[in-house]
Amino acid sequence: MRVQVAIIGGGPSGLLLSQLLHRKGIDTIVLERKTREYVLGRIRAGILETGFVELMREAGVAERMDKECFVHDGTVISYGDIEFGINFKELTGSHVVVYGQTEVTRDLYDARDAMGGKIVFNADDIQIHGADSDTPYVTYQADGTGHRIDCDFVAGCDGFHGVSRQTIPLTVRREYEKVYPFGWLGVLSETPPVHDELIYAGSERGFALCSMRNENLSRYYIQCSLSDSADDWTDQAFWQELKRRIPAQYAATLITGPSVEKSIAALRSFVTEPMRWGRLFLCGDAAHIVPPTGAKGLNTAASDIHYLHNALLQFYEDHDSEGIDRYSEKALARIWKAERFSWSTTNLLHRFPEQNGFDLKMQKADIDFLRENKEAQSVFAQNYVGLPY
Ligand code: RFL
Ligand code: PHB
Repeated sequence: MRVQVAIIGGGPSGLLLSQLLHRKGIDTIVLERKTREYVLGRIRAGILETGFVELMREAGVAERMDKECFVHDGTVISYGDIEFGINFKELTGSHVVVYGQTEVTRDLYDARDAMGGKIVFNADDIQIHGADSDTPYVTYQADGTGHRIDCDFVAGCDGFHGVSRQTIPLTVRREYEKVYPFGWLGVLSETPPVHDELIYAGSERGFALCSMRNENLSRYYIQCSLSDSADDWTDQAFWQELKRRIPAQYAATLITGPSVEKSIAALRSFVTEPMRWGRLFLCGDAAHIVPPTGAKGLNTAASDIHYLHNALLQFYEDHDSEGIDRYSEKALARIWKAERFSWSTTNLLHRFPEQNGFDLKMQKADIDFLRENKEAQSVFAQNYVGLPY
C-alpha cells in the first residue's frame, strides 16, 4: 500500500494529525499497536489550552467539546495555610477548558470513522525504513502476515515507549532528562468536584491536586512514593491523605466515593533533539515528556501537530519545504518553555526527599512572591493558558 503520510501511534497526536491532513486531501494511515478500547481506557489529561481547542475546531471535531467542556478562568493555589487564586481571565484575557483526553480521543476516532480514515489496530513489530532517504517505508505484522506501507513522510506519534524515536541513530539524537523521586497517585470518582476551579496544593505531607471531568466525575491526585503500588492504597486511605493536604474548607466539603480508576504515574521531564530525521518527524510524547503539574503534556503534543500539519500543507500545496526544514526548531522553541514551566511548578509544590530547611524557605519565598506579586501571577497565567504557537 502507498500513502502520503504514515502515522505511527493512534493516540491523540496521531489521530489529530491524520484528521487535519485528511480534511486537506492528504492521504494517511494510522498504525496503532493496541486496540481502540485500550487507548480509550487510559485516563490522562484533563486541561486543554485554547490553542488545542482551536486545532480541534480546525479538525472539525469540536462540536461535543464546545457543548460539554467547562471553561476555567482561574485556579486555586495553596501551600500549608496559604491560599490564593490566579485569575487567568483578568491577567491574560484567556482561559483553559476542562475536557478529558478520553473524550478528545473518542471524538477523533468517531471523526476518523465518519471520514473512512485508515486505522490499523494491533499492528505489531512496526519498523521504519529509509527515513533518511526520499523513499521511506514502514513494515508491520497484523493478522499473522507482514505488511508494507510506502510513503513520502513518517510521523512518529507513538508515545514515550514507541519505536519512532529509537529509529533515529544515537549519533544524531541528543536526550535531556530529569526523573523526579516521586509519583502521582490518581483517583477518578463519580462524585461532584470539590470546587469549581482546580486546586493545586503544596503541603508538609506532599502535593495534592483536585481536578474534574464533569459535574459528577472528579479527578484527584496525591504525590506518592515510587515504591507504592496503587493496590496498596485503599479508597479510604486515599481520601484521608488528600484531605490532610488541601485547605481545611475544601477538606470539610469534599464528597468522597468509591474510586472507578486508580493508578500511579511516575514524573519525568524529557526532551529529544532534533525532532526530525530526514523524512521522519517526532510528535508529542514520542519526543518529549513533562511532569503533569503544569497540565502541558497533551497541549505540547497539539503544538507539534499544529507545526507539522502546516509544514506538510506547505509542502504539498505550495511545493515549499521551509516548514518541514524548520519543524524541529519551531516545535522545540515552544517545548522548552513548557518544560521550564512544568519543572518549576513541580519544584514549587512538591516535597523532595533531599530538601533541607533552606530549600523549604526558598519554596515558601517563591509561594509568597507569587501570592503577592501580580506580575509573577501574570507570568504563571500566561504559561498555564498556553504560550502562543
Ligand atoms: P500517547 O497518548 O502515549 O499515544 C501514543 C500511542 O502510540 C501507541 N504506540 C505504538 N503504536 C504503534 N507501534 C508502536 N511501537 C507503538 N508504541 C506505542 C500507543 O499504544 C498509544 O496509543 O501519546 P500522544 O498521542 O503524543 O499524546 C500525549 C498525551 O497522551 C500526554 O502528553 C498527556 O496525557 C499528558 N498528561 C497531561 N497533558 C495535558 O496537556 N494536560 C493534563 O492535564 C495532563 N494530565 C497527563 C496528565 C499524563 C498523565 N499520565 C498518566 C502520564 C495526567 C497524567 C496522570
Ligand atoms: C487532570 O485533570 O487529570 C489534570 C489536571 C491538571 C493537571 C494534571 C492533571 O496539572
